[in-house]
Amino acid sequence: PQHNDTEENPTLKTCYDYLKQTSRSFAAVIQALDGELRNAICIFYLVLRALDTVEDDMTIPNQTKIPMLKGFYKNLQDPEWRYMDSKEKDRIVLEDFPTITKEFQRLAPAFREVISDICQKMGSGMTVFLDRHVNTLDEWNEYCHYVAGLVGIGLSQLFAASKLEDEEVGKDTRLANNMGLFLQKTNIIRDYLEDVQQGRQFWPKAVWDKYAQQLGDLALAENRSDAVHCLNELITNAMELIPDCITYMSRLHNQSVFNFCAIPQVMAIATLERCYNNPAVFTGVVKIRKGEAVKMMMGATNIEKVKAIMHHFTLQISSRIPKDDPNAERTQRVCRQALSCT
Ligand code: PS7
Ligand code: MN
Ligand code: MN
Ligand code: MN
Ligand code: MN
Ligand code: MN
Repeated sequence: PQHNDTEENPTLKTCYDYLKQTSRSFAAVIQALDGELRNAICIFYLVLRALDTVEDDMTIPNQTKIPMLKGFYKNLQDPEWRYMDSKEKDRIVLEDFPTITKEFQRLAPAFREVISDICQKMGSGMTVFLDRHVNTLDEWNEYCHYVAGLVGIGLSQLFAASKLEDEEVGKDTRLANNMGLFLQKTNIIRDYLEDVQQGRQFWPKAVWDKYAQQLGDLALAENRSDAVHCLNELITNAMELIPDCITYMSRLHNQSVFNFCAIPQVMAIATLERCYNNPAVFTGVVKIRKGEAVKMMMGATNIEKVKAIMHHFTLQISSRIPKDDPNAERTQRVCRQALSCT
């Protein structure tokens, strides 16, 4: 028997149920992937969701968390391993980890090696910023590399291993890393309030230090103008990645891989456009409108359409740069660069 199909394999069916329960944006595009990539990337997602659930769980003391993160990749070789003490919303993937490892063990060896290697590197990387904050922009890039750049690198290696994409896609780790950085920086920028309220600080001090005494002070009404200038500076930094993301996506041939990569990227630029110069980032969660999101997901089907979407949102931002913004010229320059490659 094949056991590669959810009809005849209840364990795999459960994995897809967990994917749908735990991912807002990735479930549909992962389920649409061709051939062997579908299960490999579903399992990759669940393994990393489990690892991130450990990272995010503020009820686990660092002294327990550090060895858990560093040794997490070894759990893939232990059919019994599970963790029952998480308080996080996605804890089901830790509580039923044996279902995930069972399907992991059915993947081709080349896929298993990529997933295990990325899991090891990410787990170690996550410990670096557990007991200290992100200071410089280099450190911001370093943290984002651990939690998202490595995902981009691993995914690209899986695309190449599946033969659905050229070897070059798997080898150019700089571009793959930057695909992940664009998503993660957008996530960190948008999640300012939620993260600060939970005692997490992912905005780089070298930037916010110019605008406030404490990162949390950016949420105070009296600091609204400085806060928005700080926000705009970080958005400008994230937008520098757009040319590399366009180059990466230009290299893709497979339609299902293209959609999987492009949809999160267009959601990210739409999110940055929504957040730019928007004080609501400091009072609540800024979300893109449902209708807008659906339109983009249908639209991002080839590189020309993705360029047009990126162009549209970049033009919106460039038209809203305030005259008194301390980084107005930099933002204008970064927009001009992004517009010229879209
Ligand atoms: C394997 C599809 C497509 C070349 C679970 C997809 C944290 C933004 O920071 O929990 O905890 O708030 O909101 C996804 C590049 C990663 C980067 C990553 C794995 C794109 C765990 C997604 C998703 C590379 C580590 C949002 C990075 O989670 O974040 C698969 C190419 C997981 C991708 C973390 C963040 C995802 C994220 P946070 P969230
Ligand atoms: Mn998370
Ligand atoms: Mn996290
Ligand atoms: Mn976040
Ligand atoms: Mn989140
Ligand atoms: Mn154009």
